[in-house]
Amino acid sequence: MRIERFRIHRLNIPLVRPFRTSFGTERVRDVILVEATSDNGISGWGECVTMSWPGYSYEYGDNAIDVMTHHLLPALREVSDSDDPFAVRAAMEVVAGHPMAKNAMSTAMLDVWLRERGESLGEYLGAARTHVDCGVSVGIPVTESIGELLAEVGGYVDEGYRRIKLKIQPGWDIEPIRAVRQAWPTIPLQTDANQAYERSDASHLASLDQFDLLLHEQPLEQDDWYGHVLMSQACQTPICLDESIHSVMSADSALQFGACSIINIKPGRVGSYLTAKEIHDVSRDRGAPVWAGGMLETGIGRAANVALAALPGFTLPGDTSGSNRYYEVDVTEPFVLQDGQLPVPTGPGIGVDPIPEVLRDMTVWSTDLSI
Ligand code: SMG
Ligand code: MG
Repeated sequence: MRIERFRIHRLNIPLVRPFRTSFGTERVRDVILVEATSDNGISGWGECVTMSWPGYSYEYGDNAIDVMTHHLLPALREVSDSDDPFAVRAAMEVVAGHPMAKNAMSTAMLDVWLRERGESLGEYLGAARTHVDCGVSVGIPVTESIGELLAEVGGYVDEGYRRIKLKIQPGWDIEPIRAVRQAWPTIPLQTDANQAYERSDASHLASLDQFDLLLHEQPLEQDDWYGHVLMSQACQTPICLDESIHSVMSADSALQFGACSIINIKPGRVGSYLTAKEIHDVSRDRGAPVWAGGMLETGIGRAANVALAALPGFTLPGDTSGSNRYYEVDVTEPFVLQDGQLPVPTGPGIGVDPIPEVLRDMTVWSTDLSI
């Protein structure tokens, strides 16, 4: 079997509500789906989790498409008939960085390969459960209204989510956390600052310990390893890293140095599901819990993330929410929360496909790339 071509599909899908973080507001998701097709007619899918602008990281939709077209495609030529997903990952190492672009193309190839073998991604990665616990990430209301925040959180609690993550930034932390904690005294609650604080905010963040939080995610800039060590020492609430962790080495270093004690794993941030699994393995060896992050994926990326979240070290609920948290209409059959959980897909590969009419209606641009 040989991969013959890739098609990049670019879709615009409005979010059900704006998603505001410390680095900006997303209203319409600029979705990039990569489809790999083999000479025996199997299509596999990967989602490129870039945003439309370089806010979360330096990657964004336009540059990911450029890197895929002009740099990754040529690099993948020599492995187009490989039956070794690790060789595919190695071939992409000639390109520095750009993990989201790499993850999209390599997941599409892995999906073809697994579909041909009739094996699900969950089985391949080592899933240990059939359902995963789900949390939800709650943005900063555009109005900065605590009443609006409580209404949104209340809706999610009623739907059954097993933990709530609040986006925070200086000026939007103590009061919203206090209000949510007062309204739901026992719900597992955590924060995500997306790098918005400074080392000098350590005692301020430590004052949030009173709210019995599961963790603080990425309080400081991604390169500030020592700052995160200081933050971990200052706060009783565990520190979890997201943007800082790009590889097995950075995960291991962060855990060994005490910069964090928990890791948010996003395949798009680390370049591949293989690396995501390796970070899970090293964290497990070090006794550190991990959980599955999210990037507002459609059902394509969500299916793969749910499979990853079924590995045994994923002991905290992930940002693996139901389709309706993001989209009125998903590209795949919707993921529907059942008792605070999502089922791990069991079909071959990622186990889901785009619905052709939905894909057609939402596509704003596509291109074919022969390998
Ligand atoms: O997929 O539910 C989701 C989004 C989860 O908060 C989320 N992601 O830093 O963890 C994070 C953010 C990154 C995306 S912000 C647009
Ligand atoms: Mg985060």
